[in-house]
Amino acid sequence: TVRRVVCPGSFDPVTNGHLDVFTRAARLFDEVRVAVLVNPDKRGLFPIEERIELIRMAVEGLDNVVVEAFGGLLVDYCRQHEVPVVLKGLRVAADFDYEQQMAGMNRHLTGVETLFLPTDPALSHISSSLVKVIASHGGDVSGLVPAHVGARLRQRLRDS
Ligand code: COD
Repeated sequence: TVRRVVCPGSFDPVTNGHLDVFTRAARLFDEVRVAVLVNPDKRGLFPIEERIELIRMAVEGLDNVVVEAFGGLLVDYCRQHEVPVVLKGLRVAADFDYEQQMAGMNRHLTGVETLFLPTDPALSHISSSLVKVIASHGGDVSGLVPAHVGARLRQRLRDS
């Protein structure tokens, strides 16, 4: 059987913290599906197609990673793609409280399990929202996101 896992998120935009989780997951599972949530209530900075493009560029060397959009409930995505496990990176205690509740709800809904991967301590301060704040004030985001994401952030913030 193929051991499949999903890494869901908003990825607006993808960061070095997310990429560390994808890379480690790619060594542990046969197939990693990075699922980018389409949330009609939250527009975000980057359109979904661009978020996907930025992730694809970052995972180019990982040939067992698939990147795609999903809408609706994560459990329905898992059922559709026959994915039994959700993988989440945990940064700080606050992540755990939030993730624990979602993990319980998802398991209640369909039995899908959630696994947590402790973040590399060197990357635990990184979040998409802080990266956007820093970039919007002209701060340096190198080391926080891949170079092509940094360039796209500068471009988008210049154009808006
Ligand atoms: N290091 C390691 N991991 C990190 C880091 C970091 N520096 N930063 C983020 N992560 C991980 C976290 O595990 C996080 O869960 C994941 O990356 C994605 O992060 P974000 O911020 O891009 O995404 P979120 O938190 O907005 O994603 C939330 C989901 C889309 C997963 C969630 O809302 C969802 O499943 N929605 C679908 C609708 C649904 O099913 N809802 C009911 C749930 S019970």
